[in-house]
Amino acid sequence: MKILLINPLLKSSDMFLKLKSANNIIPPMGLLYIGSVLQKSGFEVKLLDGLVSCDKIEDFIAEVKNYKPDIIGFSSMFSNFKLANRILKKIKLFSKSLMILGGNYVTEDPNCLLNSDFNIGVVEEGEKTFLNICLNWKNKKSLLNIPGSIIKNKNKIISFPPEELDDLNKLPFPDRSLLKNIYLYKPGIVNVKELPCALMFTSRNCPYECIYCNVTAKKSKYKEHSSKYVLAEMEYLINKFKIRNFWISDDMFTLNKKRIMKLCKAIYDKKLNINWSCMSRVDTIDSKMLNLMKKAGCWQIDYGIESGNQKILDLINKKITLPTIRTAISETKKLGIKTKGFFIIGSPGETKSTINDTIKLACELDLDSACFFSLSIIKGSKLYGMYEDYGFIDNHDGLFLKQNFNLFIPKSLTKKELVKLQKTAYFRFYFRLSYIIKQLISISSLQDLKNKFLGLTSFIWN
Ligand code: B12
Ligand code: SF4
Repeated sequence: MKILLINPLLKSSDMFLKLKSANNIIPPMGLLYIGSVLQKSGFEVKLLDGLVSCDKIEDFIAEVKNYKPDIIGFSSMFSNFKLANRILKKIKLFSKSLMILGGNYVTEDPNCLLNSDFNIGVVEEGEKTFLNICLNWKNKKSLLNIPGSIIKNKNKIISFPPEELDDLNKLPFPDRSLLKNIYLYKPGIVNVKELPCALMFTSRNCPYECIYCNVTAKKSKYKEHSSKYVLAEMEYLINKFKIRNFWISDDMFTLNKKRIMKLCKAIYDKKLNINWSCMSRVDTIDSKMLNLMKKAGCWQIDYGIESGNQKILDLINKKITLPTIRTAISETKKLGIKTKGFFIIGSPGETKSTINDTIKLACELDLDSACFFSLSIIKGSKLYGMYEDYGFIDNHDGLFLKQNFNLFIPKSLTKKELVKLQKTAYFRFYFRLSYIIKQLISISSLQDLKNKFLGLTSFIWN
């Protein structure tokens, strides 16, 4: 039985061009995990990642005609749901394959299945549910009652509650050989020290409850791969693909100090000689852990700081304080680990003055890089149910950093003012004389210069 996994994105889309300019081509990891699990159970699997393979819808169609899959699984994260439907409609004209939709979009809005021709949807983690659907389809059994699946019945959605994966360590490694060519993937110039670089996940979900985050929409809990599993996956990537650079993309990598210290110690003891970066919260690190992380090859940490105003931090339920932010950044810098800050310009309750506090803090912390995002309201997040108390949504694009859905505008600001403040944030951070001098002094190679230039232009042109 043949299964085709599709990542419905186009090389020619605005998003791809934007990503390409930031050199941010990322593999569809969810589909790779699913592909591994299916292969382990004896299914033949092919992956079609439109992001690197398809210029137009016809390219997807040609692949389906050529491969003749029995089952097709589409991954939809958000804005590509429309494209997935357009591809699906054309495939349905000639194919009888079973069509399955999975990913973040259907997880947060199962009703989206009603406006599509997909036969069945999968919410939350897809590995077990997809496998069970394939086994039932193969054995001509009913597709009703499979945990984690949703189906349409007379314009209504019937859901079969998901069963959580109990142990992530039982999963096979995501099979990167399903990719057309692993070396085509270049996770963001500002996240990578050297290429080739592989994206890795060592845990799933996050126990915090920041009101704007989609994590709160998921039912599945924070869970992790053991340090032993992570180490083995790194060794596999080194041995099979000669990759020694990793971008650890977990929502909450540093939550379990014991696990991180164990992993770092093992990387150091085994002399893996690798470089990696990760994301973290300022309140989950300490100097002992940072020290070990540095020794194990951690060269950059991206911190979710969000605001330079305590009232705003409290309102978005970030549960961090300004002194904690200052201590964490200073400890990280002291050890020679680069720091990147994520900030939100335009949270609920924001005024020009609170945004100014954010810009001031970013400059004062003297981070190595900073991203000033505007805020999208995600269905299922806590904010979705209460944003009207604080402002409104503008669905029309046009912001400095192209925002393709549910842009939030706080009550005290207009869209024009918000755009201006976001531009100001970038300008004031990146065009400080001290910052420019520091960057020029730190250029270590021609590649480094190129990276810095690309990183800057990706901010400016997007
Ligand atoms: C990498 C990434 C990207 C990459 C994607 C590259 C690619 N090749 O597709 C890029 C940079 C392109 C991207 C873009 C965007 N992203 Co993004 N991205 C991520 C990130 C960091 C990791 C995704 C990942 O690999 N996760 C790990 C895997 C294992 O989990 P997973 O993808 O959820 O897959 C599991 C299930 O969802 C399910 N599943 C997935 N696909 C399928 C398919 C089938 C058939 C089945 C059965 C199951 C299934 O099974 C998988 C295994 O359990 C997540 C954060 C996160 N932690 O997930 C944000 C995230 C998914 N992105 C998000 C957003 C908002 C966006 C953008 C809209 C940003 C923007 N403003 O432009 C765009 C939209 C892209 C789109 N396609 O519509 C949000 C999603 C919001 C939402 N819907 O809830 C997230 C959750 C980040 C966040 N917290 O805000 N993103
Ligand atoms: S923003 Fe980060 S810390 Fe907050 S809930 Fe989401 S993943 Fe967790």
